Amino acid sequence: MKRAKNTISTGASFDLNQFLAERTEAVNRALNRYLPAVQVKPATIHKAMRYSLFAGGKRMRPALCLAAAEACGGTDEAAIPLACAVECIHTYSLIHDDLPAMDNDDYRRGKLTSHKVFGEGIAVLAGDALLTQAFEIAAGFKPTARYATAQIIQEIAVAAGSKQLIAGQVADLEGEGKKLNTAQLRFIHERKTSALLGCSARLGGMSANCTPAQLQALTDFGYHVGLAFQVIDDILDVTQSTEKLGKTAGKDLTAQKATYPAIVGLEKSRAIAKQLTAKAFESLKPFHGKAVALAALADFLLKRDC
Ligand code: GRG
Repeated sequence: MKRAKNTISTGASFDLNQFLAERTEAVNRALNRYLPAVQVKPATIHKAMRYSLFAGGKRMRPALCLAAAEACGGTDEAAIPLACAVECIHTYSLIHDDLPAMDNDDYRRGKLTSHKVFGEGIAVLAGDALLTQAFEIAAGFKPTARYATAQIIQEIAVAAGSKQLIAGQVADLEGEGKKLNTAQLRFIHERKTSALLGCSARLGGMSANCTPAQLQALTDFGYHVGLAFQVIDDILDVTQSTEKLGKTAGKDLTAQKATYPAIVGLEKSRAIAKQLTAKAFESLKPFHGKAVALAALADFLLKRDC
């Protein structure tokens, strides 16, 4: 995907390409260290965990985590373990979401899905193993003056749990084939997408010992960016090809899922994504121009084409 050097709402010129390339490399190096090597027995599970984790995801949640840490004056060193933990949770959710019992998808991140390569049993276990790996990584968090390790673990557990990420998936499954209104759709998007994106930003702030006011700003930012991200995802599902997306395009329509384009149309969906991104920008005001990476990411996520 082409990314431009962009001038963001703060007026500062920020090279997002460079930011993403450097942070993705650092996160990949750390993930490679955290995950058991493929030779570790049983080799199949470690191969499967690595197969999905290194399949070429955009690493947006780690990027949000690291950008939030920077906005709060923190370091990549302190934030990277948490960035890795959220990427493990995210990848687990994608593996399980693709299973025949859920969305039954053959492609993800431009490659065959885990169950297609390793079989359903190993795919379920690879997801489980990535979920638990996330907590093992987070347990190594060095507490700051404001945030204990237990708080970090709770933050992740709540975002990934039955009232957030899993609640979104349940509502999504139960909503298939039903005519949902925008409030019901927003309930799904808040949990399925916004919860983990928001958690990523909050964790970055917490790794930097952020103030309560900064944490609130990151919460608001993550919430709006997360919703915008999902509205854009719904739009791309109907406007882009399978090749471009690296996953089956048009799937929402086939599965009779409620989406913003299906309920309000494409044009209004684009306007909603813009409004949500504008609210995300507004949330960054307390950072007084120091959240350039977060602002650039929000802008990039609005304009992405895959
Ligand atoms: C708990 C099984 C389970 C599922 C939770 C996350 C999720 C719900 C389902 C995955 C499918 C989906 C459409 C989720 C919404 C969030 C989203 C758009 C995920 C895709 O994120 P990207 O585009 O993916 O950042 P990459 O592959 O780039 O990391």
